[in-house]
Amino acid sequence: MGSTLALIALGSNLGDRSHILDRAIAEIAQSAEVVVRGVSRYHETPPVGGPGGQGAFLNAAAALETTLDPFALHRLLIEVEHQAGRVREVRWDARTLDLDLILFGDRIIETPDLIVPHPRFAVRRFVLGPLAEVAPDAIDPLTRRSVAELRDNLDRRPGYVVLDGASPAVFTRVVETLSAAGFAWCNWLPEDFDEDAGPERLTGGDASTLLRDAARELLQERWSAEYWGDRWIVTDLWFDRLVSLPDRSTDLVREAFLATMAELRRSVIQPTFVAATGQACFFGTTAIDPEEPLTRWTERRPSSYPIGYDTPILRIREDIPGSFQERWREAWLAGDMPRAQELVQEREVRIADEILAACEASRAGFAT
Ligand code: PH2
Ligand code: MG
Ligand code: MG
Repeated sequence: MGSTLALIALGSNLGDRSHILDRAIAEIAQSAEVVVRGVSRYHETPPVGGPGGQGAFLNAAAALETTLDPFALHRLLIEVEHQAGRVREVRWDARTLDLDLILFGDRIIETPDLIVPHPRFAVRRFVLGPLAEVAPDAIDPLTRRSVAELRDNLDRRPGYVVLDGASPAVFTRVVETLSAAGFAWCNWLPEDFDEDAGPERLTGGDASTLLRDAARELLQERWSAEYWGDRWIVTDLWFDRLVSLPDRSTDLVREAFLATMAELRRSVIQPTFVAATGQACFFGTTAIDPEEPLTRWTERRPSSYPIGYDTPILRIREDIPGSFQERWREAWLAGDMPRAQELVQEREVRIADEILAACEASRAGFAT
């Protein structure tokens, strides 16, 4: 039977952390179906997200060669977490041992119990730093970038996060908390755009004006690392997303559009990551629906548009633990609209906090 390269991340911030990590690796190596190919150094990193007052983490990564299938390997990891006394109650709470399956060959898996590639690994410095020590050339099948490239992506400055589908409240909260350079782009479509028009609804003139307007906002000279340093740029504007605009135009318009795009793309900045919230959109349409399974989305990846799919996408699902939806339903059934309104706000805070945690995680462990 063939074996697969599987990459895992390890974390501990309770108890004798380095001893716990040593033990975990020894336990995994005990399995007859797993060979441990490499283990990174142990990095001390500040805790990101979750309840306050947690101690610092010790984070590491390991490269495994295994004949197990990904689900059996995942069960083994959970078993080893249990042996280390891991209890799961609050999301992102302090833990003796966290073992995450990051990549399993080039497999893309989305089941209720297991998502591979790990849904947040591409925005986490404390995962990509150690991972790049053991498998810098391993390829993420979603972005098709290597682990080392994804790590370097997080180290680029200024950081730039795209909010796709976020409400104005989420946008404001993220910009204010980060003291970011925030701007909303209102030019998604020409003013006289007619949704019901036929296939020629977007003319060549509209298209290239749109691209040039967008490119002007995102010019590299305008967003130099020297000037902006560690500050974040937060906006709904993502140059690559414009690639889907002429979807229903004539071939001629689309061809000219893609040629202009390829040329202008060289002069614009690219996002560190895109946060897709799948809510009713701010000023446009969402390219990726967070409710859609990962696998279907990658099948849908348009091969004629190779642009935009190398960007890490943080898909923020509606059912963020804490069971917002259950409580929404209760409030709705009770006819309690003021409470429902509060829940909308609570949900927006949750979405913003998820985005803010990702921004923080993209830098945590930077110095180690
Ligand atoms: N894991 C989390 C949440 N926050 N922060 C650090 N520094 N290291 C982690 O491994 C970590 C975290 C969820 O698993
Ligand atoms: Mg984890
Ligand atoms: Mg975990």
